Amino acid sequence: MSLGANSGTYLDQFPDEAKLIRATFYSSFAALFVGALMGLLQVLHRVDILRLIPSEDYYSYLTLHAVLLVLTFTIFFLVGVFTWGVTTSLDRGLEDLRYTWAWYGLMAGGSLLAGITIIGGFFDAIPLSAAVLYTFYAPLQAHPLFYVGLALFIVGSWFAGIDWFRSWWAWKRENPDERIPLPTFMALTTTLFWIISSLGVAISVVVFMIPWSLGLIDQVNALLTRTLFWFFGHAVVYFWLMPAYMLWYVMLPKISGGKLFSDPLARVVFVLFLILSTPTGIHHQYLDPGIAEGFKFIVMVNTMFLLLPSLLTAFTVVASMEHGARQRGGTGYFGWLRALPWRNPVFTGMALAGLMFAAAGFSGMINAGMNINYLVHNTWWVVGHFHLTVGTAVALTFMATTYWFLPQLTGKKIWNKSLGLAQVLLWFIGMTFMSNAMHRAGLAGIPRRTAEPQYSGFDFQPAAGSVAELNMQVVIGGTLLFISTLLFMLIVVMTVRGSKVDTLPANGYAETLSGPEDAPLVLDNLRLWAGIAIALVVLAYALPLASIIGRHGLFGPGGSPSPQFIDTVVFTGQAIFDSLVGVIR
Ligand code: HAS
Ligand code: CU
Repeated sequence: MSLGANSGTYLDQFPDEAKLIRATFYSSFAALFVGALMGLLQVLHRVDILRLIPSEDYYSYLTLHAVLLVLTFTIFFLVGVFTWGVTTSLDRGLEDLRYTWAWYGLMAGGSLLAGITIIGGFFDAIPLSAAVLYTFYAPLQAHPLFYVGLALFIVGSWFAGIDWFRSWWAWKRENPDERIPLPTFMALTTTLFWIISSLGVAISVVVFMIPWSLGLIDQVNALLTRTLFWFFGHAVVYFWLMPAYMLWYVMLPKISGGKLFSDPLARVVFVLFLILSTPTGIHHQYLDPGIAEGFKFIVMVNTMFLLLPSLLTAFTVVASMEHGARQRGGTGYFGWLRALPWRNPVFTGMALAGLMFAAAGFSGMINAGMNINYLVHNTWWVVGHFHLTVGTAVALTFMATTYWFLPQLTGKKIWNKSLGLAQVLLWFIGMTFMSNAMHRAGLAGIPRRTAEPQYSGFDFQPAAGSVAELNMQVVIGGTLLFISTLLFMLIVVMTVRGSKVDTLPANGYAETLSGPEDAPLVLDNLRLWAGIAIALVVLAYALPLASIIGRHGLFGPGGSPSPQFIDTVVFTGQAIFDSLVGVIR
């Protein structure tokens, strides 16, 4: 099923929607550029090579870097990608473009508001500041406008999700017996867990952070705001990842010259993400003393289950690439790899993003182990981990597929494809240096989130090399990444400035070897999966939240410094132990 094929580019098919997606992409790229610039300033500062910013402002720069990259860049891009996926696969335009532009307006207004508030922190004369990092929980406090901006942005993204649902509902009325087309299925399942999980952060912002920053309440329960943040904070990583996965499933096989190995398996993967993304958030809080170990253990088990859909993805996507390579004449156990279109930046960027994600999966597994997490938590290791995941698996996939999307959206040819290839390779090389060194530095105990990590008087002993060597790798990597971003921006600008051509490939996506007819019907039952997702969230969160609120109240004073034990878990454990002892005797 290669819908939309032979009917021209996306621009020919859906000129109004193309305009909207261009707007979301350009907003995304603007954020990428400023965010990347902040990244360069930070690496240079942290390793003490060039200090253009005072250390007191480091958190403001770090907040700008992170908010612009992980929220603005990614989410603006992905709402565009999902809009493309839904309209292309349903073969119909959006229901009401005024509504569509309204959610774009909310998102754009919200991110501008949040961005301006953060930038206000650089200037003494401006009474705005938000040096609270992108994990904006208490006790750090920002100006109220920061939270208002974020709330608008998130509500805008919910409305975008509802827009895709509206398209699907309208399509379903006309096609009652058809299976949900795969890209639409992916957009809808992602929307569901996004709305469920971001309710946590919405409550935190509206009920606690805004009243607190306005001075309406004196204090908040810091642990409660942290827990509500991480309720959303793990699921958000899959909000970034799912559009990249969608592109690996529906575009990579096509670009490789083949078909998607299995549509049913892809549906299973997205259902697993829908039900498991949220009840895992506490794995970011293994070291929070105010949450009982038993709850953390349950969350660790959920997290380990959550590896499954990514392992399935690795299998399906690589199998599809192999199918493509063999269609192109590739042979042998590994020889087929040579037959892949390595000169095409769209392919190479996505394949390298996938390769790096395999490494990211390993560091994720290490993070997820409760006991090993104690070693790496709050060190540079974690920063290495997420520059491989969101910073490469997601960002590099988005940049690489821009070289496919931009012609579809503008009717213009990519200005310089060879430079595009250099750009994605440079990202891969830069990230190899930077993220590998960050992981190693973290193991040596070097902390994250500090402008002054020199700690003179201490002797760090990394397994190999020295701290100076690690720092140098980070700077080399960070600089290459910045150059890669500049090249990307250059290619985008030059392409957009070019003139239209009529030799572009038609819009469409990969056909499947095993199609939706092989998938059990129950997979398309979104109500059922949403219900299970909510039930699992209640199971994972009801007791921890009750315990946090029960001990310290809704409004503080916050977590206790001593480890907590949960009576029910202790009692249940004791009961099981006693009965086992009874059986043995
Ligand atoms: Fe994570 C911390 C656990 C995935 C992002 N993570 C973070 C933070 C961020 C982040 C931003 O359990 C820091 C938050 C903060 O500021 O404090 N993470 C995991 C686990 C996974 C995982 C188990 N993370 C992600 C993704 C992210 C992301 C995806 C963004 C997009 N992470 C953690 C934990 C922490 C954490 C703890 C807390 C650490 C702490 O102490 O603070 C898993 O989902 C990973 C599963 C992945 C795999 C890999 C499968 C491989 C594939 C590649 C296929 C290959 C292809 C190419 C296509 C099992 C799919 C082939 C190419 C050829 C040429 C053949
Ligand atoms: Cu997580």
